[in-house]
Amino acid sequence: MSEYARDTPLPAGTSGNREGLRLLPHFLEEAAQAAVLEAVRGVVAAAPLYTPAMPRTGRPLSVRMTNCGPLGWVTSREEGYRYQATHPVTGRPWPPIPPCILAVWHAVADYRAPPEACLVNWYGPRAKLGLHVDSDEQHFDAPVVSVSLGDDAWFRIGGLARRDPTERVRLRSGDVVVMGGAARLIHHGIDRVLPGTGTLIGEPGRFNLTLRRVTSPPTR
Ligand code: MD3
Ligand code: FE
Repeated sequence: MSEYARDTPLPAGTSGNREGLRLLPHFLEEAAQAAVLEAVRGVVAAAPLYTPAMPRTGRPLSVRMTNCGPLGWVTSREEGYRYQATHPVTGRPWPPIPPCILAVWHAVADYRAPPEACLVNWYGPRAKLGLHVDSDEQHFDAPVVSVSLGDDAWFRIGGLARRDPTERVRLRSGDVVVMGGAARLIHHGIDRVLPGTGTLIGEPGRFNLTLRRVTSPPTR
């Protein structure tokens, strides 16, 4: 992890309270990014990326996904968005969260328990993720911690209400975003990837990891 990671607040917006939203540009230096990428490749080998379907319509998302950790975030046409312990295609339990990924959580989350889910998103050159709120967890007192790897992407952030004004921030490989406090339930999405801007992966595209706490940690 970079000793020089800067903790920069996101640009001040008019779109409601962003307190608790932190961008840590280049939190992972190149060697650490390479280590995390290797770990992600191990996860993908054990739990292949799959194409999630939108609830009801069955329309495929452009982002491919897998998970590691005791729980994984999944979506299906029939059962909608949820967390479950097994891969929806292979039926196997998710692999554990690799130590170098857990280390990011412990460095930035300021939370009393480890994450239960690490969603791995793969964005090919044309993939995007519409504006949404992460609200499938059982409680929201833990932050969501995100790690970007590979090509740059335009990250869109709004407010608590869907129609609040939005702004965009460029996310680069090695950047970490922490969404806690009042920012935990704001709208956000990925407008697009900027293919060819990253050197880490060796093909156009972007991985994003989001570490989440799903259940309330035991009090003792
Ligand atoms: C702000 N992923 O998986 S990560 C997602 O780059 C997701 O793949 C995007 O949104 C990606 O749900 C953005 C940054 C992020 C993640 C969760 C947030 C920002 C957030 C939760 C609340 C506010
Ligand atoms: Fe999200």
